[in-house]
Amino acid sequence: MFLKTTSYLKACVLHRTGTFGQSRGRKGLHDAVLRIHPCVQEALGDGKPVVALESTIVTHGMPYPHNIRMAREVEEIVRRNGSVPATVGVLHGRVHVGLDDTELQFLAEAKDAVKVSRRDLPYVLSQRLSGGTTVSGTIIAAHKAGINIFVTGGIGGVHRGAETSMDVSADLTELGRSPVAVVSAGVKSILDIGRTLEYLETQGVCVASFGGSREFPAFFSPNSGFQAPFMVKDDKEAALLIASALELGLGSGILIAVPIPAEAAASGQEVEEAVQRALREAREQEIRGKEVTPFVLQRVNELTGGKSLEANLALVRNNAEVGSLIAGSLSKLRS
Ligand code: PSU
Ligand code: MN
Repeated sequence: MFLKTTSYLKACVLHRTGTFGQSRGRKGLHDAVLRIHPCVQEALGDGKPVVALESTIVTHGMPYPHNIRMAREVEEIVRRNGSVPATVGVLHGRVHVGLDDTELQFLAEAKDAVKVSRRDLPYVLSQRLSGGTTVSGTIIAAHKAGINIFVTGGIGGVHRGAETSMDVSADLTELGRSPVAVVSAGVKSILDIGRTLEYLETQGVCVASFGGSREFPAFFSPNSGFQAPFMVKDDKEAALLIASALELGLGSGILIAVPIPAEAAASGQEVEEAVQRALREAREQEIRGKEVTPFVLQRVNELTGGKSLEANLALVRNNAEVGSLIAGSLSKLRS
């Protein structure tokens, strides 16, 4: 399928100068496997704030058409807050940083989209497949493009029972080795939150809760029963944290954990019960590996009659607001 470029592309004027030119030497080589949208490239060259967004949440995290609506809305929130959105995804064997609307629609509707994490990239590229990038896949692409901030709903973590299954999300190791700050609503209670925090420490990931409470949020709920090691009160403090890591050339990532807004957390308890049931079903049906997270998300949505999806949408929107404000403050600090 040939993908037309749309208004998003036309809306920006191309300047091929600027600091981003430093990667031009490798451009030919990169171009075949990594395509940075001209709008994103221009913004980076001009030092404007850019926010990366993942696409597994589109291909595997939410049903159609909620997924495409959410993706568009989140991009709009980022723009409204003065940043340039760069949704990452894989189209026909090429990693894209920044998708136009036609490309986003294609991924949202694609029945055979692959969930693409680090280990999947060689195969998906060589077979010219398409897919949504997970947090780990998106961090890789964002870093290669020179983007420091990435907004999502929730990241993967250490699964319950990981001491025997060894199911630990590649998101955690990726955060450990890339200087990208991920803004998320913490990790779901389907995961072992205590062990997830331990593992993030091992990987050298600086974790900070956002907004005034040290409590590490648990996606649908602002409370997990665990404290984050640090807290930043607003976007300016978060930007300082990120700038410090970048200045030192630390090379590892940062996790900014933003609690779900209070209004949306109201249904948290009901959702939590559905989560427990979905987990039990996953065990009974012997769902394993990369299928676990999408299975649980879909079951929880069915069991709560869509309430979990509503809560999910609310927290993603909120994260997009927070993330783009942080990106704005960071670009001011570094200019
Ligand atoms: N958590 C959610 N929604 C999601 C995901 C996690 O609430 O869509 C996706 C993200 O893309 C994350 C991935 O990176 O699932 C983690 O999958 P796994 O547990 O297989 O590593
Ligand atoms: Mn896994």
